[in-house]
Amino acid sequence: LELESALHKALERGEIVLHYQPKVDVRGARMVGAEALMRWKRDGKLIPPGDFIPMAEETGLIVPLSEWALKEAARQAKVWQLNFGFADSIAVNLPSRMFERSDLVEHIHQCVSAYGVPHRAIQLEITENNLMKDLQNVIPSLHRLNEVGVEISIDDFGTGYSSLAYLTTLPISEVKIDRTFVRDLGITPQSSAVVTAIIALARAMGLRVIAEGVETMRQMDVLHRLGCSLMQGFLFSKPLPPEEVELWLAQTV
Ligand code: G
Ligand code: G
Ligand code: MN
Ligand code: NA
Repeated sequence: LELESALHKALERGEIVLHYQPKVDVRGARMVGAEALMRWKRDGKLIPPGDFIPMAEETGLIVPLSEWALKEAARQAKVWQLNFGFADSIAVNLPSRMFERSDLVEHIHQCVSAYGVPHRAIQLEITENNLMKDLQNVIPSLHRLNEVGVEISIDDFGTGYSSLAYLTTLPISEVKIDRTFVRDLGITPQSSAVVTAIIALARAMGLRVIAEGVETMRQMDVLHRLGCSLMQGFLFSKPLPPEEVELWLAQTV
């Protein structure tokens, strides 16, 4: 309970910040967007999301936190648009309880309108497990988001039990290959079989595919050879505070 009220105050005091991990197109080593990841600046230390997001999900604080993250991402997209010509999107991770909200589209509309960026400046990530767990409640939001131009990415793809036939009926734009498969690329034949299948599936469905957790040149080479050129991971960059992302933007936009 103490942690809960501390987190509530942290949000009001501006102690929650977003860091950004570049998404890279290895054809040209160009940044093509970024994933926003929350951090809590508490007593001079940066608390990682793993230490407070689960509690926020249990208590419901994840809702105001996510609403704040959407607004902050829109603000950041505007700043980068003005200063660097940034025209890509910032991805925000959302739990299924956010996708269930009937006012999600309206909230996103308010965020992008407040800063004068297009809806496509915000991309949403939902994990495959959260999506499938709560599919019937989430689908209406997916359609409304798609209609206004907010792209949906399926995070941790390959770890759940999606009905592939069903996936093709959903208005999603991207799948992110889970890092467990990327980790074992070049080590176990199973991992490259899974990655090959995901890439083929994505291509057949007209979806973009991006690999997360890319840490080595070897993983990068295998992915590229298998037909995946969008990547995210420590090989390129860890999640960075905004001023460090600007070093990327200054170089590559
Ligand atoms: O940044 P880090 O690697 O520590 O993130 C750990 C986990 O926390 C990731 O699974 C990520 O999806 C989750 N996470 C980070 N930021 C957010 C956020 O803003 N909202 C939600 N729901 N999850 C987040
Ligand atoms: O899928 P999710 O949204 O949880 O991914 C974000 C998390 O992944 C963050 O905690 C981030 O720090 C972590 N991450 C990003 N790149 C890498 C990487 O190359 N290797 C590992 N192990 N973790 C990574
Ligand atoms: Mn993610
Ligand atoms: Na992920």
